[in-house]
Order: sequence, then C-alpha cells, then structure tokens
Amino acid sequence: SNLLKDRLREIIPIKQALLRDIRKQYGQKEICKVTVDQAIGGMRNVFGLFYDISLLDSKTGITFRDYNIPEIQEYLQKAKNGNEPLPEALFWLLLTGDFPSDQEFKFVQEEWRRRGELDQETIKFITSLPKQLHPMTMLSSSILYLQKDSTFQKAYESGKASKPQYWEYYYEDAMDLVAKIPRVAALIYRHKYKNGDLISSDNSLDWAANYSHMMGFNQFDAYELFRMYLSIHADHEGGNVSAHATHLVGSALADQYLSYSAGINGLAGPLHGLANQEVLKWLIEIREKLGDKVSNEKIQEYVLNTIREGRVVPGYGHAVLRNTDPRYIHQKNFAERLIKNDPLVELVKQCYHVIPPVLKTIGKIQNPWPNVDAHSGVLLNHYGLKEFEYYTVVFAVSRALGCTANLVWARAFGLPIERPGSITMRWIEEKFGEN
Ligand code: FAM
Repeated sequence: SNLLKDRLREIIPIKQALLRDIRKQYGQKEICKVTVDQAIGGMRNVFGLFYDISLLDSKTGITFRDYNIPEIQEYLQKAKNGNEPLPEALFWLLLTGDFPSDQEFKFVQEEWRRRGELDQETIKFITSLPKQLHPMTMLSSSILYLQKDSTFQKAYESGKASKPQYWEYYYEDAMDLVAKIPRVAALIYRHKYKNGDLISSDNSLDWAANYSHMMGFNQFDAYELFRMYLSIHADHEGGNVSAHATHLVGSALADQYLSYSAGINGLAGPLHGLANQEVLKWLIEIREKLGDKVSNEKIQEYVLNTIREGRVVPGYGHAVLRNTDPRYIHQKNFAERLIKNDPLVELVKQCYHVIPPVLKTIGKIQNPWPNVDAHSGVLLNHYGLKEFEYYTVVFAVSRALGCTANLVWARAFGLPIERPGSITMRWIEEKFGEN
C-alpha cells in the first residue's frame, strides 16, 4: 500500500472542510491594509498569500507545520549515531503535519530509492550541458528536461485528470522530482568539476547521505552536514522568491517540474539563495586581502568598504527576520560540535560578533543579523566542497522539499490561478491627488 498517499487521502477532505469553514467564518475579515509604499516596496508585510506548510516569525524564525528547528532536530528520525534530522522524515511532516512513525519514514525512504534513478537520455542531457554554464542554470535546465516524465502534464493533456484528482498527480511528480534531484545535482557537480567522473548511487544510504556520496564526500560528518543542510533549507513560508515563484507558476496548473524550475531561477539571484556563494567569495577575499589573523577593526573597515562600493554584505540582513536566523544558530552549533581549527569557520564566528554592530550604524538596514547563508558555505567548504559557485544547488535540492509539498496542497485545496492587481504612477496620482 502507499502509506503517504493513503494518509493524504484521509487528511485532505478534513483539511478541505476546515478551509471551507475558515472561509465561511472569516472570509470577509481584513488581514492588513496596503499602502502605496508597500506596493512599490516589494510588498513587505502584505499578507496576501495562503501557504499552509510553514510559517516565518520575524523574531523566532521558521516553523515547519508549527515545529521549530530545535524541535525537528529532536523529534524527527536521525541516522544511526547521527544527530541531524533526516529529510525523508521532514517531507512527511511537511505533507501531513505529523511526525512519521519509523514505518512511515522507511516508506518515504524506499519510495525515493525506487524513484531516484535517472534514465540514460537524462544522464546524456545533463552530461552534455556546456560546462561554462552556472550550475544553477544547469540544474534549472535539467529539471525542465525531466518535465517529459510529468504524470500531471500527461494526464491533463489526455483529458484524464479531473480537478479533485489533480493533487494525486502533483504528489506523484513531487515524489519523482524529490527522489531524482540529488542525482541530477550530483551529476552536474561531477560533470562540471570532476571531468565527468560519475559516482553511482548507494541505496543503502539515506537520501541526504547518498547525495553526499554521489558528490564524492564519504565521511560520516559530511553525511551529517548534508542531512542537516537539506533539512533546514527545506522551506521558509510562502513569500520568499523561490517558494512564491513555484507557487505562482503552479497556480497556472504548470506541473511540478515547470514550477520548481521557475523557483530555482529565483533562488539563483544574489539577493536570495546565491548569497551563500557570495558569502564564501567575500570571506576568502577578506583573507586574501587582510591575511589569516584579521583584527575586528579591519573587518569593520572591510564591511564599510563593501557598502561604500555599493555592494551588500552577503549573509546579513533579511526581508522578514529581525533577529539572528535560527538556521544560522543551528549551523553554528553544528560547527562547534564537529569542526575544530578551520580558519574560515573561525572567521564566520568572528564576523558574528563584529558585523551586526557595524550594520546597525548604517541606519537603513532593517536587520543587522546573519541569515542562513552566512554560515552554510564554510561548512560545505570544510568537508571538501570547494566550488562555491555550486553552493546554491545544494540549497535548491533542499528547497524542492517545501516547494513541491506546497504544490500538492495547493492542488488539494483547489486554489485558483494567482492574479493580483498592479497599479501605475498615474493611477496613484488620480486616486489620491487633490483634483
Ligand atoms: N548589506 C548592505 N546593505 C544592506 C544589507 C546588507 N547585508 N541588507 C540590507 N541592506 C540595505 C538594502 O540594500 C537597502 O538599501 P537601499 O535602500 O539603498 O536599497 C536597505 O538596506 C534596506 O533594506 P532592508 O529593508 O533592510 O532589506 P530588504 O528587505 O530590502 O532586503 C535582503 C533583504 C536579504 C535582500 C538584504 O538584506 C540583502 O541584500 N542581504 C544580503 C544578501 C543576502 O544575504 N541574501 C540572503 C537572504 C537569505 F536569507 C536568503 O534568501 N537565502
């Protein structure tokens, strides 16, 4: 039997009824006012999206189905002798709202193993991509290529799919996409950086460790890093660029592949997921220019220079968070537990003390604290993943969990095509002007 789909079949009618009740009871309530400034200013604090699987609080950070990062670390399945949550378990939580039993966890793991292999044409497509492409461009193109296997697209085209069943096809596509994405990502890595010397999967490993293995990193601690990394980046509510782009494109009934490829393209922007590559570049630059033992004053000066040059300090600031990102803290704890004497890790720690006070003096920066990307690069670098251009691909492997899980629910709820209104300067003047 299909444990996860069966569970969804049980929950979906209950949640659909709940949503109907909520609309009946609160449908006409006002959530917030929208000012002209907000419309022009990237819609900060405009609550206009419905996204049920995770929620971001500006002070306490992300919760996945109401559980924060320390809670998922405590309650989700871990590897033998491991400390980090396993993404298979997180995916079950995101989709169902419950922690999986061991049997349910194993079900997801087995399904992903079964669905994870790539066919020869796909391997050929990926290993024929021009090597000068950015790895995120390669990933997005490869996900688009996989669209040939979309069960939703086929069912829709043949006229077989009816609206109440859409979610089932989105579920199938989510499971396939998530199962395959580590292999796709590892192939891209080996093709671009290791002369196409490919490593086949090891299905005795869990999903995250297998990804690490196919990249070529086989220490237990590297496995733990991938388990942790792929869990904590999985989702960040609905309004961030990658989740929102996926949700928006999916609302036109584009399948999971078309939708998530769009999300990946947004994640590839330097103000979003690409920041993790930018952070490592920036840290290495500091060491090259200022040497190994940099004083706090020199870092302060360097930060001010970066800003003076019109650049952003990567890894710091956030559109919603107003505190240190708990995903940063989680990675800091990981490093403190497992990594000794890595100068770049030490530099990240030093920056945490030095940079926020400097950013506070700038005034306009709403959040001087580090975000998730301030820490992730040095951890990947520590275990041998030196090609920082690739870092956002690891982020994208993780974000597939949240983005595809949300689309299953978007179809289960029968959410309509997204179509907010837009305004012009003339419209604003005519509406609010004196005459
Ligand atoms: N360094 C320099 N300037 C910064 C800054 C930073 N780290 N963070 C914000 N600012 C500037 C910002 O550019 C803006 O300047 P202008 O008014 O001159 O355009 C001003 O401060 C106000 O911005 P804000 O309201 O504090 O932030 P936004 O909500 O507009 O933007 C971020 C949020 C994340 C895009 C911004 O903080 C940033 O560019 N940070 C560096 C890049 C980064 O780390 N991104 C990753 C975010 C991450 F969590 C993720 O998505 N993966």
